[in-house]
Amino acid sequence: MEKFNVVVSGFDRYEDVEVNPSYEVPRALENQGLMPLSGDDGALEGVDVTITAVSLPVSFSQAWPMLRQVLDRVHPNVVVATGLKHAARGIALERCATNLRDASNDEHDQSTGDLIPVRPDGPAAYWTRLPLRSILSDFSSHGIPATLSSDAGTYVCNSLFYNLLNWTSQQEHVLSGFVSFPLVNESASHEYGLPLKQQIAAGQAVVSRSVRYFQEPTASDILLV
Ligand code: PCA
Repeated sequence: MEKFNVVVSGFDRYEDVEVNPSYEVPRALENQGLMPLSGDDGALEGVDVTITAVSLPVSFSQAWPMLRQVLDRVHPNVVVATGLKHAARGIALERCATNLRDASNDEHDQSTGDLIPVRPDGPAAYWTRLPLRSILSDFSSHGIPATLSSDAGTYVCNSLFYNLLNWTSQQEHVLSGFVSFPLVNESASHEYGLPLKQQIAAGQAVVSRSVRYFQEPTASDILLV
């Protein structure tokens, strides 16, 4: 059986959010594994996927070094970093990380509006390495509301995403990317946010589709623009 190592990161606590999906979903994935979604005709077969969940502090100086330590230990094939986006109505699949971060430091949560590079020597942006088209089609067949996003912001999420893709660009064969979750909303209206169960199903779909793409890369699975 082919073995896959997957790391799914999130943030342990973000502002005053009571149920943080980016903390809960990685944990659920580590505990439950990849339960196929109902009616999933494309369940992964013949693969043994181990998921390692990582909770990071919302800190420019600590988040990436902590994730990097786990990557060096686990040697993953796929890395999915996640965060919470208050304004997202559904799951936001992030297309690209930009080389821009807010100039405020960790102790200074008051933004001045000034921007500096994440890595002064790095390119302007990196594209995600996750198969977004394939993930989106899985979402749509399972009724999971989602959007493509071209802006992961200038705060800790984008910096982590940028550093992750910079690291990925130096690896032999690793897929990685970033998924933003909306707030958890258990009401049926779905005007803002999604139930946690649906966000966990979305996380499982992201990992399944990425593992399948890792096994069998196809050009049509990558959606860049
Ligand atoms: N969202 C913040 C940081 C942590 C999180 O979950 C961001 O968008 O950068």
